[in-house]
Amino acid sequence: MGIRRDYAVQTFFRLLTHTLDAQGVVESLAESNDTKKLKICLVGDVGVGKTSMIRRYVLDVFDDKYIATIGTKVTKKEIEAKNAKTGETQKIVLLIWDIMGQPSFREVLREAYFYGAEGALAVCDLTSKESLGELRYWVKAMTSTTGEIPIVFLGNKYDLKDDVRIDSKDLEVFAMKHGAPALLTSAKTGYNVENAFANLVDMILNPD
Ligand SMILES: Nc1nc2c(ncn2[C@@H]2O[C@H](COP(=O)(O)OP(=O)(O)OP(=O)(O)O)[C@@H](O)[C@H]2O)c(=O)[nH]1
Ligand SMILES: [Mg+2]
Repeated sequence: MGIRRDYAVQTFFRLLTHTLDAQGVVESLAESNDTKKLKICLVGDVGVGKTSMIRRYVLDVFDDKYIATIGTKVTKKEIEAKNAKTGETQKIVLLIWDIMGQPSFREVLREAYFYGAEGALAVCDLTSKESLGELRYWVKAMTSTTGEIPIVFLGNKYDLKDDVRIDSKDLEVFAMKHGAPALLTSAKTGYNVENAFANLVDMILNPD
């Protein structure tokens, strides 16, 4: 009991620190007019590869070891993106929010984690059929805080071809129900990782 309470307290303080940290990042950038800030979130079950996707995208590294995310973590990446209307290239600071995949924490962390998010990558593990169904609840938890926002659905671990249990058609149909695109990705090989983030940013900046 004591240990569980310590864990909950620890998680709470980590969340608070990361939230304040993210706000610090936002404030320190407030002066520059030509830089747009975008908060995006990764959602999906334990072990689907959310942290690995971010590490591949931001640092271009991958590790086979699994270290579960505790609470949340915010990573910053500066990119350039094109505004489809003006044709101009714009500087963007992406604030990428990672969250632990434990469903029991989905409700506890929901408000703080999703607040202000402008888009999301909803990640499932192609080798686990349940991880696709669970995305329904992740998306619901998120949109109850954010309202409708752009989402890109990702079927990750595409490199594990022999173990794939989710048909890419099923993933597409699932995504289509949310009016969203789907991509097969691999944080391990880097396949479609850049595309996943680029598509999401494009959907946020250039809504149709
Ligand atoms: N083969 C393969 N393994 C992957 C891939 N992405 C992640 N993994 C592995 O899957 C495990 C879980 O990855 P994480 O990125 O920690 O998963 P997560 O979604 O952040 O998990 P939580 O933080 O617990 O919610 C790790 O052992 C990773 O090395 C992938 O594309 N291919
Ligand atoms: Mg993680």
